[in-house]
Amino acid sequence: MLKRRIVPCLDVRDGRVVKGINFEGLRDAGDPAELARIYAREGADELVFLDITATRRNERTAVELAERVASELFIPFTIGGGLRSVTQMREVLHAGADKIGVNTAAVARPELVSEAAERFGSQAVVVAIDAYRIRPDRESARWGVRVRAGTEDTVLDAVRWAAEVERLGAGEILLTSIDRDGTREGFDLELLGAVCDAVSIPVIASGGAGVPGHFAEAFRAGAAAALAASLFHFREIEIRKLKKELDAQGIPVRPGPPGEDHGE
Ligand code: 0VR
Repeated sequence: MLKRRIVPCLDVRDGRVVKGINFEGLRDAGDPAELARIYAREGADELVFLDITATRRNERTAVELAERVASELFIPFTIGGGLRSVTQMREVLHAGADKIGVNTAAVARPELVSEAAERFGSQAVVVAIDAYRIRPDRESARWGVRVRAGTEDTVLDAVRWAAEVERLGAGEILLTSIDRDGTREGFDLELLGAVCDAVSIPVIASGGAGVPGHFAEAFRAGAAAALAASLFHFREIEIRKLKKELDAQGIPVRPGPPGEDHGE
């Protein structure tokens, strides 16, 4: 079984990491480069930076962030947020990002996914899907898709959209449950299982991570990687300890650095 990846997510607004619940009530959670350094040192396998700057004062934010981080990070990282063209994606990749993330622009113009995959290779193209439960009280769960930082509904069904983006050439799917975002109640395993059953490309579980068991559940539901923000930013768990816990539960992970207490 391939090693499962632990991926801290840094949601960045106006140059600061922010974190809220259900995409709302965003509060300051620190400096992006400083947090990136800490997570890489603690054994993160990859990082995702989501530039959710509301007012797009300048398109350079994503490129500047990539340049700032690439010079001191030696694990793969993805940059997403507001990327709308192959040109913008190329600039972010040339600035040092390993992958680009796209959500809103892919929904608006699906062929953008194919254009990016043809230009940069599928492995550099992560399509983010921000999903929310429709009719949560019924057993036949379905999930809709939101764009523009969770502010705009679409007519898409999340599971069908995931299969479509794979067909278009996406290399990975970053699957965020808006309902679970920031709640620490655990990932939406039904959503995760439905999408993992519908595609053969790696799925990154996102939204709701609270305890190590949530990560194990996500991997058992088929996720290739599990993303978390709140848990890490508010220092509620160390990545190294999380990996030891997952290893003890039989989940294959790349071992973290040796702990301070040398018995580890
Ligand atoms: P946790 O539940 O705290 O681990 O959050 C994981 C994941 O939901 C967040 O990193 C992130 O994807 C939330 N995304 C967005 C946003 C948050 C606020 C505003 C916009 C967005 O567009 O993705």
